[in-house]
Amino acid sequence: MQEIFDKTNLVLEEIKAATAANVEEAEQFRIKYLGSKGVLKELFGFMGQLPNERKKEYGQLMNTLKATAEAKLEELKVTFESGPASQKDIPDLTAPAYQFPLGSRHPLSIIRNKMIEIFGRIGFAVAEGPEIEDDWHNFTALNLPADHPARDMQDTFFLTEDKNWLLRTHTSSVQIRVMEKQKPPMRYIFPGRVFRNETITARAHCTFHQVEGLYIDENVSFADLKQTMLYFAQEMFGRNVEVRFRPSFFPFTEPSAEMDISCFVCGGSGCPVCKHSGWVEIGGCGMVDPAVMENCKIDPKKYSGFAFGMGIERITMLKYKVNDLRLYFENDVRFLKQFESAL
Ligand code: 2NL
Repeated sequence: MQEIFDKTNLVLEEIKAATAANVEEAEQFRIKYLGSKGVLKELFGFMGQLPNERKKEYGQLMNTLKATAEAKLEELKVTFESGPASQKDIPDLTAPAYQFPLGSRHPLSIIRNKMIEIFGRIGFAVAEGPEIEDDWHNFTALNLPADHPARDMQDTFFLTEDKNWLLRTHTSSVQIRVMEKQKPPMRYIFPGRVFRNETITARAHCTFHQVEGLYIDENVSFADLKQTMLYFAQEMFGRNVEVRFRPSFFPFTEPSAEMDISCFVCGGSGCPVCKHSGWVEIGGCGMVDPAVMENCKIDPKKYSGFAFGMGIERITMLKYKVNDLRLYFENDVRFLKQFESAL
């Protein structure tokens, strides 16, 4: 008699602990315990074998058993009901994450961003403009005379026969646009792609990138230009770097100069990077020509300013010791993946 109670209690524990991995297993649970030939039916059948004084107790135990089995079946079925939250669809949250291969920033972008950041720290904002320009913004407003070689078909990509439309040869055209629209003081840098009709070699390309700069206010002097360039050179190439200015000529600046930095590789004693001269050229600069200011309706008697231009390819070549310009434009991942900066 006690055996019947023991067996029934054991089945109760079994039911409480039951699990199912899918709908089929839940159905098997139903058939096994609650089916017409199931375990519960069989246990009910033992009632007749019990003495009367224990029938009530057994009846209560069987009621508990049935209620528990029905509740369990409900629980198992709900788990597998269709819908996004069904257990089958829940991924293995302990599995390792997928690896997303990250690319690397293009070296020209790294250096351009660094230049923007360096000049940004001393108040230069970024201005951009169109790559397709007209004669006025690319040449005439910049004081480029009619016989200047840049105006020749040989050197510039013109879009039409009348030569009014062209691919900009420098980002100075953006400076003209800013000067036409705004009043001094103004302090901007102009990063961007420019185009020149050159034969492609290790040292020349028909498209390259520039950062030009412009600062116009009252009493801006060549000393401001020199100190700004020294600050840039030291932030970009190292605190021990010195700058040197050699007299030069640009139609849009007067006076004009080429900028050199002392070689940041050998410190000036001579090496392949500076071709044993101790100096490397990084760009050109000068005081904005009064005629250019007048072209943009800025009074050159009240205001003065400096401007400069640097090639991003050149700075990047120096920083990373890249020896062939063409590498920047071929998009060979074996080259590109070497620049793993997050900048
Ligand atoms: C170089 C030299 C330079 C400028 C660019 C400029 C622009 C205006 C007025 C005056 Cl609107 N100047 N730009 C001035 C001097 C040099 O670039 O070697 N670039 C790569």
